[in-house]
Amino acid sequence: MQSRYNWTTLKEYQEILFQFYNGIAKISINRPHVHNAFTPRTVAEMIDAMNICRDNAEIGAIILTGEGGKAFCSGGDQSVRGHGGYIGEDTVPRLNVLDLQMQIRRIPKPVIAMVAGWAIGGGHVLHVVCDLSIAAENARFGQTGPKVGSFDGGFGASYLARVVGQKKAREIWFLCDQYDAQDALQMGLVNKVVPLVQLEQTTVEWCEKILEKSPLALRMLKASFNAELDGQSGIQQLAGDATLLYYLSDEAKEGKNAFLEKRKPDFSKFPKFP
Ligand code: S0N
Repeated sequence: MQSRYNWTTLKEYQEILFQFYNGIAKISINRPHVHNAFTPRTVAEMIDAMNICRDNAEIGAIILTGEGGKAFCSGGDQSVRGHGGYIGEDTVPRLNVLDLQMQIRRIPKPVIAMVAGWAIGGGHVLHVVCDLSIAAENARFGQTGPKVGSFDGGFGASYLARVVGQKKAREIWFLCDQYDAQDALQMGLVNKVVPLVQLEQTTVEWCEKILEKSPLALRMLKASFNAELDGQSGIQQLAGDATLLYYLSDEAKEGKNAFLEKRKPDFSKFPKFP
């Protein structure tokens, strides 16, 4: 589908597109012939693009999607599933999509799933771990694990249950049924449903609203939403952000400057807040 936006390519890859427009990065799985199923290479490329998104200060919001309008992602490519994981060019079996899930969760910028067509299996989990999901009317959601001999007991189960509730999450996994966009909206699995032709525009508009907001406030909010669920690693992320803020203060700078100037630090002028 023709885009109305002037996306520029940030980096060339083999199995994904990585584009930029007006503060927004778009990472798009480009394997429409298999409904955007991912291989270890697809995932490695997405991880690399995510790292670039993290470091690039021009990028304030990230869209995750799939090319073709018929699928967001159909999960791991079953044709390369081997003994112990998905097998790439190096012949090593791996489940590197779990690293990508962690990265989506930890990157301190909002990640929005833009879902047209199938979001199934590991592809469904990818949209679940995104901060927001916007679905086209043709979107179809579901897990297939127990049908195809796999399961994702991590975010794919536990975080899904936080999103839609325990009973619904168990139904989704135990029955492997498929749900349409309105079902998904009703169970709180997606934020909004729009006609397919409006999907990109709506997603970009949501990103633009986000980009008008304070990046530090957004960062702290994302870490705070995650901290409750992520235990020690969630606290570590939130505490790291507190350290970042502290580094910005004159109080913290006095400590560093005193060390470099080989003098005793003078913290007496800094307020002791109630
Ligand atoms: C999406 C479905 C329902 C669409 O059906 P439809 O419209 O009838 O299209 P098809 O004719 O079936 O598909 C079109 C072409 O695309 C190929 N294809 C589709 N999905 C895949 C796939 N996942 N892998 C490889 N090829 C795929 C079809 O074969 C077809 O090709 P041609 O035209 O050549 O015949 C339907 O396609 C469907 O059910 N797909 C499979 C969905 C699925 O089971 N996905 C895998 C689920 N598992 C995971 O994703 C694993 C996730 C993971 O990595 C993981 C993470 C944590 C812990 C564990 C795991 C784990 O290993 O499970």
